[in-house]
Amino acid sequence: MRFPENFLWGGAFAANQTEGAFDADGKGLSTADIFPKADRKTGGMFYRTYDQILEAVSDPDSMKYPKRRGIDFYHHYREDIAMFAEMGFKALRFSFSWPRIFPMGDEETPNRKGLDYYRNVISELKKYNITPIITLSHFEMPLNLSLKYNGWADRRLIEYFLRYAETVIDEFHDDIRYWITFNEIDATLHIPLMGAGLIEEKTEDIEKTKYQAIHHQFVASSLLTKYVHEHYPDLMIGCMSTKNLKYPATCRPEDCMQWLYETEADSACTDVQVFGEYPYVWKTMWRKKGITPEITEEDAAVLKNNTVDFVSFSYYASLVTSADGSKKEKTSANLLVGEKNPYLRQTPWGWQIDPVGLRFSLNQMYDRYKLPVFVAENGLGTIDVFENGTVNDDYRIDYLREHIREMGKAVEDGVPVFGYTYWGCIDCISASTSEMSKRYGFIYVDQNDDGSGTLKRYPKASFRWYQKVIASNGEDLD
Ligand code: BGP
Repeated sequence: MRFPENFLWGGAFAANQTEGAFDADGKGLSTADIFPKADRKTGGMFYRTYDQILEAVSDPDSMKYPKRRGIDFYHHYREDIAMFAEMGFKALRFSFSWPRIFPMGDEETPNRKGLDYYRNVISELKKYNITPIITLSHFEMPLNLSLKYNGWADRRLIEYFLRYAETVIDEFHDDIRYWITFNEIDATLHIPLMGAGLIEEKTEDIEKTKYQAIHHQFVASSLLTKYVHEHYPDLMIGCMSTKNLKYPATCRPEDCMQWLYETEADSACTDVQVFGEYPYVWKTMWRKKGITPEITEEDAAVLKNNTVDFVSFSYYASLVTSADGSKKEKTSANLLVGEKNPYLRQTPWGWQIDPVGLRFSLNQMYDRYKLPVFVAENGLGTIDVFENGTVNDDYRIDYLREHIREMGKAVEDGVPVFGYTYWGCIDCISASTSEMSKRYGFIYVDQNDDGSGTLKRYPKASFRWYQKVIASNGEDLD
């Protein structure tokens, strides 16, 4: 299999899971800064009560809220980027922290020190010719927008997001070509606080409100696409969702019908940003549930006339579905819970490892959208044992080898994949549990779940392996 000559091999992480420095240089509190650590037994922690949020706001303890310290990328970025360059990264997908630029979210002028920080990071990447791929909102927003407006429930968030996004694109358009608006925009439907700043206790009908919130996000994404296409036509702006790949439990028609329905529903977020309109499965579901989002004629025109230039997705695992799955044994895959697949192994967090699923997903995405496709996240989060100054993560090499091999088959199938940014290229704070011990990285970070540790960085065995993969443009997977 031959990957395109300019294939963007690299890594990915998020500001809220790595930067730390939660209150440095004028940054405002983010919705990520209020989550204490959970663990794989309790599962992901995505919900906070209003009182728990206020308690976090009044608590300066960064050790209790792991995303406030991340892995201190804020002060380690030169060292970390040098290690990415040593691996040969062509691209780095990361996010800007919205509250680092607009601390309260609704102020008129940006925080200059926040812009200066990202100017320094971009300059460091340019030194090594690493292409930045920026996500504008990755599971965080100024906490003030959540407390004061209930996040994206309020249409004014469109204006505030555009002010932030246009500010950073005006500032960095010469150095950043690839932009993604929202990380896993579908998260608003599954984890509305992390995805859209919705405080469920302050929300009259969360089911209806989350569809109104995601509609506001779609409109904001389309208006930004319009702005970019009109002002900076050589930039590429894309959308990103979780690829919730499922298989029908059996060939029984009822199971396959359930699979088809769920697959159509899970494609809706990318459908809206590529086709510029809501799919019939959502309209039918809204009608049956009495959900009537306020969609003005102007909104509909904005969505229709400003669609994305590329599609991207996160892929970690797959699930099974069936017509009567209620009694089936369940497991999780990123943000979803579904039925177990007897043919697949699981990580300690129950995510089912399915390399063929990446080929399946890439074909599905290109078959449906006929746009360039980018794998924004794929990775193995598991327990690593640090000894003798490294981690012998052969299991991570195996995971990568199998997934890259299947991605290569998708290239041979004719899918125009243009990049792969391995998630968690450096150990960071888990999105769902705020643990450090769920490690993804090619680089081990000496920090424990409780925040203790030296923060020193150490290459794992996978560091050298991935270096070889990139040097051979995906040919040498041994
Ligand atoms: C995705 C997020 C990432 C990342 C990944 C792994 O949903 O886009 O932020 O964290 O999941 O999830 P976790 O960190 O919970 O293992």
